[in-house]
Amino acid sequence: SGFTEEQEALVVKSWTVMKKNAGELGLKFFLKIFEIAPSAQKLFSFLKDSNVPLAQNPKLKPHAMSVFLMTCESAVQLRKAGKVTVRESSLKKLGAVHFKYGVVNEHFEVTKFALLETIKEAVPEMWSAEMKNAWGEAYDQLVAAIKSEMKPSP
Ligand code: HEM
Ligand code: ISQ
Repeated sequence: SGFTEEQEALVVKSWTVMKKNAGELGLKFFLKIFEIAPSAQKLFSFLKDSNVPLAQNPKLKPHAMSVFLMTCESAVQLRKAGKVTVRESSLKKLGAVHFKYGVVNEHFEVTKFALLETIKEAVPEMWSAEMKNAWGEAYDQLVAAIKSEMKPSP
């Protein structure tokens, strides 16, 4: 195993292009998740308690982008260190937040699928099986790190 320089480059290169279009990308990502798992919408406090349409919710874009950005960072760390190292305090917080809001395995799977589909549609000219594997692996390792901290906060 081991995450290669080439895999890291595939993730970083596609993210560099995609982030220029972050607003549209973030909305598409959310819509894909809710298309497959409508009930997931209820998990997000800023959507549940909001009267504005999804597309106009100001929290949507930054939230969706954090998933892309963290997955991209995870790819860089996997290549450098062979493992995902999120700062310990933030990893504990991430684990606790996802536990508290009731995120389960299926949500992580649906989100992985939606992430890969969103990338495929955003950069079709770059898309390949290798790129899919690289993003998928970076996401899986990040999720494993989050899951290891999914317990009630003390
Ligand atoms: C919150 C990242 C997967 C649902 C958050 C936050 C971050 C984040 C950075 C904000 C935490 C804070 O408040 O400090 C990620 C990453 C994921 C992931 C990197 C996977 C690699 C998921 C999945 C779901 C989910 C699969 C469910 C579909 C939520 C919810 C919140 C949250 C409900 C709280 C939102 C609120 O404040 O109402 N996530 N997340 N996350 N995430 Fe995720
Ligand atoms: C998971 N956690 C936080 C925000 C998100 C936005 C879009 C899709 C998944 C997410």
